[in-house]
Amino acid sequence: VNTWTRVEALDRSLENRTVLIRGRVQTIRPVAKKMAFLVVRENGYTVQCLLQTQPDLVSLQMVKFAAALSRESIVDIEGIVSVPDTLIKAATQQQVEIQVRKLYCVSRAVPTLPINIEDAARSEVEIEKALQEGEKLVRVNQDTRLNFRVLDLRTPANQGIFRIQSQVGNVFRQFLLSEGFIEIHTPKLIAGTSEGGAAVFRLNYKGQPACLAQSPQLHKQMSICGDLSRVFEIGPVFRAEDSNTHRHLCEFTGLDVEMEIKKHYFEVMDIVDKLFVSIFDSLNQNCKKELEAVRKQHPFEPLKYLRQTLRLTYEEGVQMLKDAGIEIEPFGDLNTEAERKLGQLVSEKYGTEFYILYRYPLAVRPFYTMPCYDNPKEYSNSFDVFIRGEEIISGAQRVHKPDLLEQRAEALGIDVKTISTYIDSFRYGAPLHGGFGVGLERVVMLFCGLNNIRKTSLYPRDPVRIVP
Ligand code: ATP
Ligand code: AMO
Repeated sequence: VNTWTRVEALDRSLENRTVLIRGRVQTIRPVAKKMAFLVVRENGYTVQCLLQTQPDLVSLQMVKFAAALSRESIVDIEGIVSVPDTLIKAATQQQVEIQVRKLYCVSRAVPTLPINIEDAARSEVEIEKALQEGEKLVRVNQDTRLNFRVLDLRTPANQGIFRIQSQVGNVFRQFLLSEGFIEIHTPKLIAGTSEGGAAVFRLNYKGQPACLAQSPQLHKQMSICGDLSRVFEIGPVFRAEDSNTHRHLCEFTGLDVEMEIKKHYFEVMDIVDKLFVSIFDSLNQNCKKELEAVRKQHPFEPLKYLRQTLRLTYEEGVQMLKDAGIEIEPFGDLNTEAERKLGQLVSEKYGTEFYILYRYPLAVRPFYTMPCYDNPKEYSNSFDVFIRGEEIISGAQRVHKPDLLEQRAEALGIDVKTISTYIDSFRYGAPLHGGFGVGLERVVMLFCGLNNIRKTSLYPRDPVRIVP
């Protein structure tokens, strides 16, 4: 045979057929001298392979060679598919076996590994059970996983997470292209801060002071002034966060959108609504196996969302919290705890864990946010979007009048000299516009009910980690 079969595709329909597979040796179990079982894994899916001495087919040396392989080595195996008498219990292990005829080691792993993949793939419940039963098992902590990320990535759950992440980006791009948006690429080395505040990495740009972009905010808006009309970007965002939380990274992937509007920033919210319903639908339809692999290690309930996304005003949200006995400052921001609590209240009352909160107090929004037309001192034309009580999106209509923009930036302590080309872009006739920014890692974390954003970042950068 010279066509390859993927381990994921091995099933009973292939019974008695000869197949060729390539995978990693997950476990090796010699039985006396004449037999050895290898569990071979490819992208999280495993299959049991049996070597048994047989005249002219499988030699004693070959069994010996197999028994001496190191875990995680990559092997090519040619063999015959057979169906075992008893059903195999593991969900990601295929329901067939391979009777090995040929075995070739493509790449050998060192004999002692810093992480055992089988241990790293177990759920907390399985770990507790195994420990109680007296099994010798090493609990793999987060730091060890991240230090040896290439090994950690091989677990079925992680194979699922990064395929799910890829699908979110894919649907984001396809959906927006189909709505007439174009993909842009804005600079990440910029002269001034794009969001204000202290969370900015400063650097020396050939003698000039510069920053790593905290968002594509300024340049995506300028692209609208350049009549690109509807734009999106998928790119890195840098934030010099100084405290360690479960949901902040120092570098994350921003999914950004900016668009002209005719009248109202609800036109932007309409895009958020349709975009995210398509993302969630697509994950549920096209990533069933991946979600199952994540759920097996990190159990979670499927996300509850409506066909038309629930929209509540900030005031209504604050009132719901008040009714539940939680006092909130009417023009302050919701803290993490209040956001979580509101998520819970909304889920109980409206049966959705995905919703938009709009008409935020102006005082808690960035300088470029348009004040409300009917109450410009207190409220703004802005919104945040939540999954399971945690923020995944911020968005707003933008100030397109240069004088007001300058005044707002100054009022919020921004050095307007560093963003003068941005402010000037609005002096040549500026379209009404709005947009939003999404944190990709947060979307995947919260859709899958995970407890830490480091699980959904391939090589996370946080206030202490910059390797691997
Ligand atoms: P955004 O930048 O859009 O606002 P975010 O989720 O980082 O996204 P923040 O406005 O920074 O939201 O913070 C919202 C709330 O989260 C804050 O009111 C605060 O309670 C909490 N929070 C933010 N940053 C931290 C942090 N570094 N440590 C602990 N809590 C934080
Ligand atoms: P904001 O600062 O809210 O808005 O960021 C947008 C979204 O990015 C995600 N996010 C983060 N993810 C991981 N680590 C972080 N440190 C982090 N900070 C933010 C969140 C958040 O909702 N320019 C505006 C967007 C806009 O109005 O278009 C902005 O950057 O999911």
